[in-house]
Amino acid sequence: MVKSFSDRLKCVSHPKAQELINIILRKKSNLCFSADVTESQKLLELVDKVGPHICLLKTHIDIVSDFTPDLVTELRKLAKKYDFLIFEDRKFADLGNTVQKQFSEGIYKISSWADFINAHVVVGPGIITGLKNVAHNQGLILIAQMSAAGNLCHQAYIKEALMMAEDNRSFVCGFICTESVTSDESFLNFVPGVNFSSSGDGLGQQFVSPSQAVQKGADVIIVGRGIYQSSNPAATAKEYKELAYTAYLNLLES
Ligand code: BMP
Repeated sequence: MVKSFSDRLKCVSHPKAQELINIILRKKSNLCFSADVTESQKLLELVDKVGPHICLLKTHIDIVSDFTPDLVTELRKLAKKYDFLIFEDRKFADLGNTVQKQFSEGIYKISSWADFINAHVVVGPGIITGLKNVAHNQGLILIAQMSAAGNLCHQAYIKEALMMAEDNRSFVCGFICTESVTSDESFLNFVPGVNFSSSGDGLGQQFVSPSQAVQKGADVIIVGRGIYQSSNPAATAKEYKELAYTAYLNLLES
């Protein structure tokens, strides 16, 4: 029996995860837009169009060629205007001592503006402690599975990711995964590799449709090229939003 987002609010304890669920309910959107473009202006224009339809914006801030701190100031303004949170998909993957610098220092100073970040678990729990030491209320998403063909996230690896999450409930909000990896509903499942097109990209990406993703356990679907390569990103985002939310409502009724 699938729990509604309203019921999930009762078991989810991290403030950012609660904030995200409240946005999902307010906007009837469990769509995360992955804005993987390399120019600031283009990024801001896209987010201004798509913002009304999303609960979460996912960035790869290090692909922006003309990055300046103003970009994140503008993104935060858009997040406020359109009521969404920001997830920097940095995929931290180093020693605790290194990731805390990558998270808070350098030119991006991610800890000063992101709501969510993510990390690979291959390093072991020290990565979680390092990130937590310098976090400013961010929620951490652990990468339990990947959508790429031939990835190395086998069952034993997923199990370790789950244990690391359970041991760090005050910081870990959920998982990057391709299907539900736990029956523990206090963790949120963020599922990438969602696109209307079922063919991949020739570089390992494997796509599922919005409804397939939700049926497999996605709480939030992550869509990149499906939206930003569309001729009408706003209308397409609206379509992904409606399909994913309807799939969620159908699951509740089934
Ligand atoms: P697209 O929908 O264009 O394939 O984009 C997917 C986004 O999600 C990319 O930013 C990618 O880095 C990210 N992603 C993914 O596709 N698979 C994963 O397993 C983890 C990811 O973060």
